[in-house]
Amino acid sequence: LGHGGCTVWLSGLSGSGKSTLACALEQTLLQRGCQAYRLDGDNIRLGLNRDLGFSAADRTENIRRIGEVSKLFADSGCICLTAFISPYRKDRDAVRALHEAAQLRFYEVYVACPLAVAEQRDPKGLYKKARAGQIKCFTGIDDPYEEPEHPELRLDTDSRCVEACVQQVLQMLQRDGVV
Ligand code: GGZ
Repeated sequence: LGHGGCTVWLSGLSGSGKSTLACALEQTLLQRGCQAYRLDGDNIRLGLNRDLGFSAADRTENIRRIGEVSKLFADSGCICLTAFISPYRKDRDAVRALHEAAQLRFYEVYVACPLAVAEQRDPKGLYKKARAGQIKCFTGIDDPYEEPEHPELRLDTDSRCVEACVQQVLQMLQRDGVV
């Protein structure tokens, strides 16, 4: 654990605030002169993982590949920020094990938000479509989300603002000397 490279893995429901937090965190870290890079649906699901859908097997493969990529960024000394639902505990645990085997820090951050609140936000109208049966296997509606049991950090986005959540992550990284 000799340098600042690490992965900050945000997990949570669609609409929980993962992407918003990852963007805000990336900005804050870059302003402080830290190397940070964000992986999200826009640069992964449209590229590297464009062959994958939302079946259980595809989600597992999605997370496996993102885990490998995040490990490479962390190994390069970068703070890698990932924003994926990552609904399965065993998949997140596998990414953690991958980092630990390479002696790289891994922070599982649970972006917690009640389903009712995420559904109320519904920024892309996907919950509405899922409720109408137009999207099948939608996380939280008719597909599972396994809550993290021992995350390094839990952020309650329904009760705390973006800036307060960013500060919580920064404090965690400062505590470990990453930033
Ligand atoms: C969940 C879905 C689905 C289904 C499309 N279930 O709010 P968004 O739109 O921008 O974020 C969601 C994103 C989830 O992709 P991930 O790669 O994070 O998922 S996983 O970690 O489970 O592999 C949502 C959209 O894709 N989306 N269909 N059925 N989210």
